[in-house]
Amino acid sequence: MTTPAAFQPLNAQAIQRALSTRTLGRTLHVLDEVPSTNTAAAELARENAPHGTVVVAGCQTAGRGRLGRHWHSPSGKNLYCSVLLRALPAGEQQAHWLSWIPLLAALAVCRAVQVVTSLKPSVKWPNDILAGDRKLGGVLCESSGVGTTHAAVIVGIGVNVNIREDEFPDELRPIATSLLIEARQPWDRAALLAALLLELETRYESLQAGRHGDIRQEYMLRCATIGRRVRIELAHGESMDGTAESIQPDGSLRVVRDDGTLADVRTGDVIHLR
Ligand code: BT5
Repeated sequence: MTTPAAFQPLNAQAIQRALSTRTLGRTLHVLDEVPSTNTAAAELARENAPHGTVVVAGCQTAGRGRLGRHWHSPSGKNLYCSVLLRALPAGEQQAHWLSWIPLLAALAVCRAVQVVTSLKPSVKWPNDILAGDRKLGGVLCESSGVGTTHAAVIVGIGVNVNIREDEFPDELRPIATSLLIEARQPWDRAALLAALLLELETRYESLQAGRHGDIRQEYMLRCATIGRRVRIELAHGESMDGTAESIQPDGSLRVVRDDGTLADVRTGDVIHLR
């Protein structure tokens, strides 16, 4: 009897068979275990790996979130991958792209999940992927050579695919979810990765073609933060309450503070208030 695809270890042949991209994933490194796929991709980037190089691992021993937070990355269950994006413009436009890449990566994850599973995840600004109020995945973008013509971005993506509720550590159980939990069936990670790379490539090409407006519009439609009461946790333990109004052309979140003044938030953690 053959093992269903959902339970097979990730392997390069299965991913390559499913892949329909032009460039993303055409250079592919499939590893059983790494500290972090972002770190592995950064090393490859330093060795001049080409645009679109992908690192995917069965397990991470030091998976990272933003601000040095930990990303729970048990073996054989979920998707942990990093994509190296090059071909960024120089000059002023570069900063604009760097703000949008994390947002368009979150959109690509949502769309790929929808195509593969028919679930319809949303985004919590800037780049948390949610099913209902629970976190299904996250994006960690790390850039190098910023301001030069060699700028590169590593887009690290984690999606909880086949992890069961009882396999999450206690502190994550109330706030995290997976495709298995939401759809009550396991999913083939190779097919999900291939769909994700296609959706990411399409949106990166939109950015390259100057179609920022399309990405912004898609983001506003997917974003569960818009219209919500929010608390923004800023640096140094400060916070600000208000209502999230829109996404600005630079990707920042416009918040109407409780005193009626406006704030455009570029970095910070958002809490959706009830
Ligand atoms: C993120 O950070 O959401 C970005 C996560 C990116 C992970 C990928 S995996 C492949 C690549 N290689 C890496 O090393 N990283 C990337 P942040 O917004 O800071 O969220 C981190 C918080 O999410 C933690 O503090 C926990 O509360 C929660 N968390 C940790 N692991 C989780 C999981 N597996 N599912 C849901 N929530 C989790």
